[in-house]
Amino acid sequence: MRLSNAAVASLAARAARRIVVPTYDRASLAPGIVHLGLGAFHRAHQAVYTEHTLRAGDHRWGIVGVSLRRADTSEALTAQDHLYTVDVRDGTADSFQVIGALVASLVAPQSPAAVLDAMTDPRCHIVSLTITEKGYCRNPASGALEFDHPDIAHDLREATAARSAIGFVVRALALRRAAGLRPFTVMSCDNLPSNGDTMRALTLAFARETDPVLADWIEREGAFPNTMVDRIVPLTTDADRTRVAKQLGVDDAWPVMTEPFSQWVIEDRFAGPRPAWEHAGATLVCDARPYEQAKLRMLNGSHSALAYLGSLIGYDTVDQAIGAPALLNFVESMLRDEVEPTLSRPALASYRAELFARFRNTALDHRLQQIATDGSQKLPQRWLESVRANLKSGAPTERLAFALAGWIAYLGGQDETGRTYAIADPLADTLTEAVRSTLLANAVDAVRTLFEIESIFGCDLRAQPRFVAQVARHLAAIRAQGVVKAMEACTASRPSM
Ligand code: CS2
Repeated sequence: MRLSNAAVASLAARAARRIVVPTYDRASLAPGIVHLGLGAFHRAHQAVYTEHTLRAGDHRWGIVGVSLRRADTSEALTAQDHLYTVDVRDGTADSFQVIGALVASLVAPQSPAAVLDAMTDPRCHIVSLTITEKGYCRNPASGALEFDHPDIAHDLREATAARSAIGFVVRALALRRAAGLRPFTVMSCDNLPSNGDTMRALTLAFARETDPVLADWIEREGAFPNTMVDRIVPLTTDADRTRVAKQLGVDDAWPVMTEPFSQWVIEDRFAGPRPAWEHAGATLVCDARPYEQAKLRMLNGSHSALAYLGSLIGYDTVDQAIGAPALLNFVESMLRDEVEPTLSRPALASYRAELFARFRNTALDHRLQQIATDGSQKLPQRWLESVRANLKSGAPTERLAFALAGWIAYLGGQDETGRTYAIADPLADTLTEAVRSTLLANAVDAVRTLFEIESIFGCDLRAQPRFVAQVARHLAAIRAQGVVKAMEACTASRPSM
């Protein structure tokens, strides 16, 4: 039997298995939120907070999930009344919750008009996004909208159709304005620096190009709160599906796996009503940026270091990588000496300890290759902002330089055990070509060639000869001695500028 509204009734009887199911009338939910990017992260994070508000009786916040590319998740969920299971794993036991917050799903390339209809429904007050870094079609180094990105160029050309998230948002806001409606709040939930401010700037840049009066209206009336989102959500595998089916007694084609930890910090600046997410554990603040910056540079920054260095050594998962003393010591010193001094969030040492405890969760099977994707889009905010802050203040950059050298080595496409892997990155061709062309070159030339890629490194870092030399020295050490030896030497060295 497949998960469905009807099946939930029988699951509810399985109290002994302690499976939490929706207890409210799903038919009464209004589509108050349109969410772009129906991936596992949204379904294990924002949807869970929203489920809490629905259970508490506020039925304005059903979610219409939109896939901007693929149809597979939407098809799987449509066949089970948009119900799915969140499987929370703490390493000793699982707990299960069936989420009812998703009321419909759409596949944007198949039905763009239906997406715009959902966004212009007067009952929709929030359009949220988890479209990953590359979904913003921005230059990762400068943050500017890439007008020549194929999706943006298309959306600027075709006034009525949209492919990009920005295109959909601007088009829907134009339709709302024409209909005399208030704008919805645009709430980015991606791992970008000042994600709300970023989304606002991109939206305005696009709108100015098409309709300056609309841009003025969005500037005046719109709201783009910054948010910090945090929950580790590995990709769902068939083994996960089997495990959930066994527990539930029904098949769920797309459950999501996650850890017990969950955090959401949201700036309380909305253009209209919002769910009382604070009652579900979210923190509403005036300024989310200190949290966001600490999370990006510490959690995501160490994730990326573990992903590239761990993959090179031959590890597959985060818990394996953090379990290796050389990697743990390296990442710890990178955070303590070179990242935390750039941050203003309180209690950083305990935050760091908590991160490492989360990384040790053996039940998540969180693949390093999942984190290693899209480095060109991730590293500017995860590592390079810390590098720039330290170069400016005269603080050390040795470990961050080592991590960067690890990424360059990783781009070679082969680990130290001889296994090969693909480089998944929108700039994969440019990156692999740059690395291939420098394989025989000395390390300084190799680093210089990479640093020429302005959309990642801007034009300032290549003009920092000491930093270039540091990265090159570590790359040469990795090539000559292997990652572990080179890393141990780096960790043991006195941090220098
Ligand atoms: C990870 C994040 O895949 C990645 O790049 O670093 O998805 C990370 O698991 C989340 O941001 C945790 O909140």
